[in-house]
Amino acid sequence: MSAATSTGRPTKADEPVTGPHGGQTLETETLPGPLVRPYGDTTGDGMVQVSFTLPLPHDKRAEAAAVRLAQAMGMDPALLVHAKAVGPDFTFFILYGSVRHLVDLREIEVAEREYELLSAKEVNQAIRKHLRRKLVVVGACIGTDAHTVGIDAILNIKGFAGEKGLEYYREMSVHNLGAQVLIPDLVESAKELKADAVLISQVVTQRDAHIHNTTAMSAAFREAFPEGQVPHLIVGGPRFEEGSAAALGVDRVFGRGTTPAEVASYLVHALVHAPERAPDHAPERARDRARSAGRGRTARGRTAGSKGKK
Ligand code: B12
Repeated sequence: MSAATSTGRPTKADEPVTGPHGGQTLETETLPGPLVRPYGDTTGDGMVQVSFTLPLPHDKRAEAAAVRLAQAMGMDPALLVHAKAVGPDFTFFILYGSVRHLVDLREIEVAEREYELLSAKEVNQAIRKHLRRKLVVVGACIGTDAHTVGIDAILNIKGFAGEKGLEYYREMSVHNLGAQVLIPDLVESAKELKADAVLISQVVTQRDAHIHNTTAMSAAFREAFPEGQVPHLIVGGPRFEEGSAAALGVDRVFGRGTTPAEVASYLVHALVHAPERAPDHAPERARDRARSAGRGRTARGRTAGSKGKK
């Protein structure tokens, strides 16, 4: 097998090549792509660190078991660097050692972002111009999950990673229902608020709770709404696999490190530039607006304050 390296020089999978620091050529060294190996002290030395817990009290036998496990995972030598009792019956370990495995970057497929990243101004302009009404977003943590930091990072005005959350967007009407929301209540709220998009957060993954809750949620929406009028369903959390949307019955999955601008840009891509996919509540909204104008308030209840909005 031969391929061009990042320097353009052809190389073979098992051919030793000079490291990226231009230093001495080591037998185990590889260039950063297409074949890579972990790095510890010297380029390509294969050093990795793993941590795990064994259901054993902390003693010599438990330590030997940890080393045996690391060896079975391909670590050679496997160096025990930390062992600590977690209560009387469990021990936590950290092991450091070398693996011989290589990763061939050419075999890796990644899901590239399929939409353009927009500024808040561009998002608002697109909604105003093409949707001609506010885009309604309903968000919640469902099931027993009380980890609200993730959904708050996306929705709350203060945002995440230096970006303002969706509440900051003038053309969005954002309703954050908070933690441990029951699925029937979420469906009801989405109906009442005429949600264009429902954003769900799932952080706890014990016993695949995130998978079960998400599939139950999407099934409930499909049952409660006529075909073609189900709000756009988005789920997010640190342990979801990219590309698992179809299996979960949702339209989009967002993972670890998602930022509000990515979500806002995606909403424009999915619901504003492809309006045939959005539930069409336009006539009802126009009627609501006309009614509420007389009452001097918005028709859809609580919206994010306009202070500081773009
Ligand atoms: C803070 C925290 C808590 C707080 C939560 C406070 C709150 N209001 O949220 C408290 C103390 C309440 C808590 C409780 C528990 N916790 Co806790 N918690 C954490 C911790 C330390 C940080 C989570 C966090 O806030 N991350 C920061 C946010 C910004 O990141 P994020 O959630 O990943 O969100 C980002 C993306 O994933 C994405 N995203 C997330 N949601 C969504 C949704 C949408 C629509 C989109 C687009 C994007 C998106 O965007 C966000 C920004 O990038 C994690 C460990 C860790 N370091 O992650 C454990 C952790 C999540 N907790 C854990 C556990 C076990 C628990 C408890 C069960 C502990 C217990 N025995 O009581 C309880 C469960 C409570 C419950 N009913 O849910 C485990 C979960 C293990 C598992 N496999 O499921 C973790 C991983 C710790 C661990 N290593 O064991 N926890």
